[in-house]
Order: sequence, then C-alpha cells, then structure tokens
Amino acid sequence: MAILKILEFPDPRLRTIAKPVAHFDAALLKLVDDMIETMYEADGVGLAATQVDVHKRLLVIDVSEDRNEPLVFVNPEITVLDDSLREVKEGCLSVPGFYEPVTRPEHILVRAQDKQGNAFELQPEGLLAVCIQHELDHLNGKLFVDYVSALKRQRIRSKLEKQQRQPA
Ligand code: QAP
Ligand code: CO
Repeated sequence: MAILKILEFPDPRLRTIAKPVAHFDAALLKLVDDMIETMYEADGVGLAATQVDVHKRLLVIDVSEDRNEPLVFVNPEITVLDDSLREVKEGCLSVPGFYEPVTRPEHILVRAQDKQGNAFELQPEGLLAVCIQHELDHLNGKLFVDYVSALKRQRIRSKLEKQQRQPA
C-alpha cells in the first residue's frame, strides 16, 4: 500500500471532470487500497480520486466511529428524493484548516458499483449522505468552497497559497 499526495485548493487539477471507471482490474484494487490508506493517514472521512490526481469516478468514505468500515463507490450517481435540505459544516482534505456551512439535499438515493464492479444502491442518512455528495462534487471538479461567498473563498485561497509557498 502507499500514501498518495493530496492536491490542495486552488490547484487547477482539482477542476478536472473524472471519467467513468471501465476496467475492474488489479490496478483499480490497488488504487482503492491506496486511497483508503491515504484517507486514514490524513484523518479524513472521505476521499475522491480527483484529490489524488487520478481522474476516475471513484470515492472512498468511512464515517464509522472506529474508522474500520471503508465504503467504496465506483461510478456513483445520485438521485435527490425530496426537497428537504440540511446545512452541515464541511471541511475537505484539499482545503486543510477551513470549515464552512454548506446546504445540500438531505434525502438522496445513491447508485454505484463496488470495487468488483457489482452494482448496488444505498439510501444514506446523516453524515454519510453529506459526505457522498461532497465527494461526488470532486469528481465533477467542484469543491465545497464553491458554495461559500466569493469573499470567503478568496480569503481561503490567499491563505492556502501563502501556506503552500512556505516549505513544509
Ligand atoms: C468531506 O472531508 C466532509 O481541514 C470529507 O485539517 C467533511 O474528510 C463531508 C480534514 C465534513 C462532510 C462533512 C479536513 C482533515 C478532513 C481538514 C474530510 C483537516 C484535516 C476532511
Ligand atoms: Co473534499
């Protein structure tokens, strides 16, 4: 397994639209394992392939308390089930140190494939529903900072650009 490098806002590669996964092969299984390891190492609850500069429609998520229930979503699609919305303070491994409230649909249906290519459906609740929408946004080149005011987004951009100029 390997820890992958996570791209940080405003890296333009985070704006790439990911392509569907077509081959369920050994390379995909390795990528899934590396993404799960990278997510745990970074203390994240979710990671999209876009964030590790792989532009395939693939997400890993773990919202469990003990961080031992990784979920894998390949080629995920969301249907919004009703008009109810919920506001949750979100963060992102690609926007380290910043957290802002984002309003999203509360009730969704997710259709995806697992890492073997088997189709499944899920009606997620709570943080999982938020996280799936946040991660799917990454595959479409979208970040949670796109939902905050332009002023806040610009402040976050400046602070991260300054940090990225400092040697770690
Ligand atoms: C998306 O985000 C999410 O700034 C996943 O310093 C987050 O795992 C969905 C993280 C919240 C719903 C609610 C962020 C770790 C992790 C940071 C993450 C940081 C260290 C973010
Ligand atoms: Co994110």
